[in-house]
Amino acid sequence: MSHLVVENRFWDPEAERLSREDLTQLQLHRLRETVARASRVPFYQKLFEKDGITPDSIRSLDDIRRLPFTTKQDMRDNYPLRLCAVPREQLIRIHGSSGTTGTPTFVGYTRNDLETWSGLCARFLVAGGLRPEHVVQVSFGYGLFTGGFGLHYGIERVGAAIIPAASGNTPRQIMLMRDLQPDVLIATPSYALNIADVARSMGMDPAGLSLKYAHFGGEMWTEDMRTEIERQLNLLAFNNYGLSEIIGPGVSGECGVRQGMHLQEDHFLVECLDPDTLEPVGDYEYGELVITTLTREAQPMIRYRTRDIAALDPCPCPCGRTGRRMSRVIGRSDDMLIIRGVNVFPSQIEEALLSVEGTSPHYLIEVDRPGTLDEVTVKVEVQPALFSDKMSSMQELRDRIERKIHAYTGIHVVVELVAPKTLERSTGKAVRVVDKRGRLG
Ligand code: DLL
Repeated sequence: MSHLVVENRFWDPEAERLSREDLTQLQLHRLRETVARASRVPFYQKLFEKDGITPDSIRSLDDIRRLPFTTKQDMRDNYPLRLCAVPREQLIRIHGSSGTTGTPTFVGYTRNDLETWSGLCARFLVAGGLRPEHVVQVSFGYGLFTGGFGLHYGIERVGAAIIPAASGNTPRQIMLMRDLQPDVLIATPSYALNIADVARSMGMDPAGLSLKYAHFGGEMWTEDMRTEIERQLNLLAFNNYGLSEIIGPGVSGECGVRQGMHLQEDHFLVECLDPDTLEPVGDYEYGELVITTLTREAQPMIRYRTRDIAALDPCPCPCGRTGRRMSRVIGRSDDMLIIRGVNVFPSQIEEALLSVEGTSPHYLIEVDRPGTLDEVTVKVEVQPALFSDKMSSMQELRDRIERKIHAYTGIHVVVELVAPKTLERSTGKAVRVVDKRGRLG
């Protein structure tokens, strides 16, 4: 754990500390505005007409439950920008999902949307220690992905100096760090580990770099992964969450307390539902996050089914922010592996293997069904010092990991220990699962 702490400061103290009562009033007012804006989108117009939904018919926040859901498929059906509620000339930016799983989806922004977005990013960055005097290296892709530009404008708002390194060319990232001495790193958590690895291979100690803070998001990671990154890079790491369909980064982020990410509830109405029944789950229970935008102009979203599984914590936070906190995302309902009938999230496997000494946070889960039964192989890189060791101790390590994974998940997997640096490294979102079931050949 790093010795650094964060002084509790606010970017927008009034908005971030709204009383529940004022927040509810504001959310209700903004929800009506959102319904009015969405009524201009033919897709929503049709659904609203069918159910008699008008802005005035929204009497309380509970009426959210009368509104229809929006799914990724609805976005695909309305490709490329038919969910936009404003004329084309009012759009000033278009971002999109990478489209690695099917048709890409696009999201439009008006000038006000971009203003809102940078303000929301500024909030979580300041909550996590960003100050105007800092130098920040942004190692997110700048492109259709919302990570690079979203954070960039947030940092600019705060007034810190940006090194827009973008992702990739890792030796150059390290050269920039050595020469420009950034205080803050912005990246995916898996890329941060990659940077640490490459620094070591260049003969540098990653813990000796100038970094003090990091803001990580864009992919699932665990608490053990945080400890590992903080140890390797000697910094304090903060989690932030968002998705392009809603706005990008800025939906929620951690404060100095680092026990959950404060949702920016004046801009988003967040429900946590059982993904099967679509009924609300209780506080602190895991469910699917379903998000309605409250201020988006270009592309208002009504009850977007994120597929992200997390829990909500309404308990007041010592930092004074009143936005409820969301837990880490433990997985996506569509990433959940069903292995011989048992539900397993990749994050459970990550937790299990990182709790065993001698493993590294580089792993790949392969699922196959060679006959009639599912088989899971977890490839894990071993720490360099251990890899050269005796065969018997490797076997012992492998057995220990297999037992730990069984204890955490209830399934038996085959662990394959591989040499350091043999698994592919990502510069953006890491690929953790390869599911070969149902593939031909
Ligand atoms: O990843 C937006 C983002 C960029 C957030 C940079 C934070 C930092 P998409 O590419 O649309 O947008 O992917 C969104 O990534 O539904 C989650 O499954 C996952 N995700 C994002 N942040 C986190 C996080 C951006 N902190 C999808 N923890 C979301 C776990 C995350 N998963």
